[in-house]
Amino acid sequence: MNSTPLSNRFYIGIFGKCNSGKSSLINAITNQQIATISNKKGTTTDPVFKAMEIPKIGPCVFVDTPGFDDTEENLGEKRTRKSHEILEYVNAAIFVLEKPDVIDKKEKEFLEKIKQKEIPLILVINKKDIDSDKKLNFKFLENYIFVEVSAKTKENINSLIDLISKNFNEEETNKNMISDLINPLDVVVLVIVIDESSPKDRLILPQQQLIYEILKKGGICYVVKNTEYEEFLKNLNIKPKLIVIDSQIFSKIFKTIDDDIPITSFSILLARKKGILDYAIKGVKMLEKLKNKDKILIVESCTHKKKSCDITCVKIPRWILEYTKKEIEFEFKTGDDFPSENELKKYRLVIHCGGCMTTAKKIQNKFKICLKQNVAATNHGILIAYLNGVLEKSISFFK
Ligand SMILES: Nc1nc2c(ncn2[C@@H]2O[C@H](COP(=O)(O)OP(=O)(O)O)[C@@H](O)[C@H]2O)c(=O)[nH]1
Ligand code: SF4
Ligand SMILES: [Mg+2]
Repeated sequence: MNSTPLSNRFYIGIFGKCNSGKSSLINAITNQQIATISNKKGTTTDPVFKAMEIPKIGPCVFVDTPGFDDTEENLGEKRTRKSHEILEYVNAAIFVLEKPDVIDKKEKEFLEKIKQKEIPLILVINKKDIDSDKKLNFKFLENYIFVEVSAKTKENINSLIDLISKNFNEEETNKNMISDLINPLDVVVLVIVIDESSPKDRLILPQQQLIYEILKKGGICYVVKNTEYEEFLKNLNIKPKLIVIDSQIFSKIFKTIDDDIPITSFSILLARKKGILDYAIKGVKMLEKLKNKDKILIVESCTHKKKSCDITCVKIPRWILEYTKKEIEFEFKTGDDFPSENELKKYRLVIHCGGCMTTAKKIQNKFKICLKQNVAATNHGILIAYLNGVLEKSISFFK
């Protein structure tokens, strides 16, 4: 499981007030002493991640969080903010309560926030060993999936794992690239670029994932480099169901492929897998409405590599200036440094990278914030296809 790419793991955040037993619970679930346990408030400052395989879900990462009610001087506010930040990217949440009969304002607010974000949730009522006769007929529990456990004695921890396995389903956030659109024995041709900026000795993650999806579906996959594809296609005596190419060779390859063969790019497929394709297609049309002095935000999930920086910081701004012929201002962000809802309002368009190394949930949340603030958003692949005038053809396969 350690070789599962981080972006493909399922993140489960453990939230709750200080001392409710979050760190003890993560230890009980994963059966190891990893998170620091203490009866002193606010022991967990930075999130602790623990990977574990859960039946029906696969590789999961449990994220221990600081209590969101931390009031300790200096560190308290930072810890509270951390819990809210973690909520931005988890796929599911476990909320630990000690006394469900006295749920307070902060707990209610946090639960409300989880609900608003539509994050699947299980309530865990902890410390069953202290008061095993706790009455649990409180009205508010009717709206939740919950289980009573003791992190200390491990009572009902297996029931909790069963609930996680049954109720937290990754499919919603981790969609297909194309396996729902192809049939066994369909032929898909992948045209990839291998140059000095490619990773040493391996294909990039979206290429690996796509090959796996095609093979798993029973399809046939040809992989060819951009320097050989013309010769290869000339000699291929079956019509491919689809050709998938690297965005950087879009303009060159499109002219040489017959109109009746569907063609798309790895990053467009990635946008589909991350669940943002439709919004990104709508968002890119904002290029037509831009005026002088408008601001565009360009976001990359990784903190940085030379090649992507060249595309992000140099090529994309240049292409946009050439296309729009307007005096556009560009700003750049990397990693998890995404603007708050208020700050976002100053941008007319957000352009996100393909997000191959990040979770669908994280990207979807960024797009959701844009949607909420009425800010257009798109991704690199859609933008490049649009600027090359080939977007419609690149998405025709999905219609
Ligand atoms: N009796 C009992 N004590 C618990 C249980 N779970 C946690 N504790 C205790 O509650 C205190 C706070 O636990 P901790 O896991 O650090 O809470 P956190 O702040 O939410 O991470 C510690 O003294 C734990 O030993 C439980 O199920 N039963
Ligand atoms: S596309 Fe984004 S997530 Fe993938 S390597 Fe580049 S910066 Fe990282
Ligand atoms: Mg803790």
